[in-house]
Amino acid sequence: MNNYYFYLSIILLCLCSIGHSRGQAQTVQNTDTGYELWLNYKPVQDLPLKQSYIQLYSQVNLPQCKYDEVIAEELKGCLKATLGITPRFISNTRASIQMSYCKDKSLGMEGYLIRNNNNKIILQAYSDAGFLYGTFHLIRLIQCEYPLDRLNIREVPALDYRQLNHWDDLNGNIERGYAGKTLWKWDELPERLDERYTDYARANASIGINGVVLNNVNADPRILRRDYLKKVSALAHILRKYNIRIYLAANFAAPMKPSSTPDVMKKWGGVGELDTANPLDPNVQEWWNTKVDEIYSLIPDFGGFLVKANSEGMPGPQDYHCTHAEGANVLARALKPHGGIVIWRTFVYNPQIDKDRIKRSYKEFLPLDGKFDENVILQAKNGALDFQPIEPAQPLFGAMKQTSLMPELQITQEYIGQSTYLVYLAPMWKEFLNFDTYCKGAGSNITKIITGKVYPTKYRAMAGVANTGDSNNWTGHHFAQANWFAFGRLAWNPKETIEKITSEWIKSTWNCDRSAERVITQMMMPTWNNYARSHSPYSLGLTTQVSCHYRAGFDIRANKEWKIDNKGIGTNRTFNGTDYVSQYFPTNCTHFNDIKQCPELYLLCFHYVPWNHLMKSGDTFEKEFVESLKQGVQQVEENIQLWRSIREKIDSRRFEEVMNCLLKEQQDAKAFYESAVGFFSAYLPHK
Ligand code: BDP
Repeated sequence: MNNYYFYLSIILLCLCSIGHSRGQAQTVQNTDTGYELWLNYKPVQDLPLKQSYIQLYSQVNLPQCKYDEVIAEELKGCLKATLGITPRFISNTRASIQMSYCKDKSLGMEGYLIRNNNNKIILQAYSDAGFLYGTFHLIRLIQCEYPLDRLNIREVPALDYRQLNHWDDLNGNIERGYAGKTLWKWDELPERLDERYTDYARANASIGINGVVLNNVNADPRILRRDYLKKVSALAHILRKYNIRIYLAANFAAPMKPSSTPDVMKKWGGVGELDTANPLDPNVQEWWNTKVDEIYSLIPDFGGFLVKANSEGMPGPQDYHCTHAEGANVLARALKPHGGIVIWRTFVYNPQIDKDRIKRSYKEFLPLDGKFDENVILQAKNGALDFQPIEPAQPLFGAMKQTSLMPELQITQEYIGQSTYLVYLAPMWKEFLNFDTYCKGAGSNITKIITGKVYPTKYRAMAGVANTGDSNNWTGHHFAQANWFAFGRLAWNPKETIEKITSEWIKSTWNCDRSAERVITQMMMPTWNNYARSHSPYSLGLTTQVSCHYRAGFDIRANKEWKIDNKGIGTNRTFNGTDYVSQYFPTNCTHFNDIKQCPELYLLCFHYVPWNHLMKSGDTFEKEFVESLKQGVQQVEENIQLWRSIREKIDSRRFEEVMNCLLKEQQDAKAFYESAVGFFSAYLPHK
């Protein structure tokens, strides 16, 4: 070091210590940008614990397996940063971490065991991917500073298909994306591979995601063109190193030549040469067979197709008077010889099916139960309307007995404050997963259904619409990373407690002390409830403007999506209303139908509720409703205080960025509230 830098660093050190000794509020200065997500490896603070980790993690006996290179890389990176050591990889029984295969078939293709045996960590797996996931677990133990003396871990994923769905367009835009442009640099692929692809794969593998759909469900058919498939193949090459398979959203009219496609497709053009996409036409089947063979020649472990058909203008089998099953089966038959699957979405709302939009998907799909080929999974949004802040569960869950049904959750916050609001979605997803369908008596909740405990489900699966983009911190809002993390963890184990997931996210992302962790937890936990109560109270339904889904749009939605007048508010979906309640199994049906028994959370989805209706609290509905609307503003004001209170414990850049979001949220929440008050006061009996 030359003299100049030597003296400069002395001066800086002195300045810092003066600041400290005067007890001034300090912010932690470092270069954290959020890019590292929860793989934000930082030195372990607890010194005795650090010593015990050093002893146990210094030597690793890693068997040769599909993932040994990435495991070694990840361990080296993590251990250097957290413990300051470079582990030695040795293949004998003296190593302090022993990874080995075991014969326990029940661990399946991805499960693992971790034990501490006489001061050696034993990681066992039946199959290669178990080592990959087990390694990330070993890393998490350090990040969260868990003691290692009594380890006895057995992890087997409850769901086999744990997927992210990217709604990314080939032109770089992301439909309902709020974190920049797409991660996939189509112009540069396949020649240039952005380093983010690997980091994206690492992040996903660390939380157990094992499948990704690269492109938007409003699918541009050109993704199936050979030049694009080569790009996809380059991505697949990176992702498979982390046990992640690629799927593509396919356009049902892809076999057609551009001049024959419906108008809605003109913006894209086509890839095929046929005049039709009719599923009953043998040429169409042949087209898909050939296309799928081509895909597998480039991507041997290709997962399959995701299809949005006959929904919001997208082409589908109904264009040829065929059913969804007839359409899905054509693609399924092409994929079958290669082991691929079709994921067919149930998000349809054709007005001819029923006057009430919320009933349409069930009415279209239930009669098709049993008609789908065995390699078709239906993908249903958690609620029957459309990713609202709160909705009762889609009644197809439990009703479909012979067809595998996978939930589609939305990680990107389309209707839930986008990347401005801090809304932690894990509590909402838990509410859904715990929803009791009563399909086989009490206790038949959604978790049991999707994990195959109620009907023998062939595919146990869950998808989340991704919230990632090319912004520095991947998700726009630093706290939105928690939703990506929580989704992965719940897809691995829907029974995992929110407390554990949240605490592990905070520790591994923010590297803060226990008191700051408590404050961050306090900030996150009530956010979903408060957002729902203030933005779509009591499951009112659509309340935002028609295109942005963000700003208040009560006036546009009123008396179209739900009823309101001087006597009350809500939609009567009881027996004497639209009869949506009858799509639920008897116990729920009876409860939802009766205004006194209906869970208050869902009240306005099922009932037109008089303003003077008495709630369980003893207050009138009007009073509670008005209180509810205030929750959004109150929430953000509290969060601003809480965040300020931990300023010294958070690195400066991320602190400021979160604060800026909170301040913007405060402004927007106020505007939303004022708009709500302006609108509702015309109807409320007590102004
Ligand atoms: C709606 C979105 C729209 C999606 C559609 C879907 O507003 O952008 O294309 O869902 O899920 O919520 O297909």
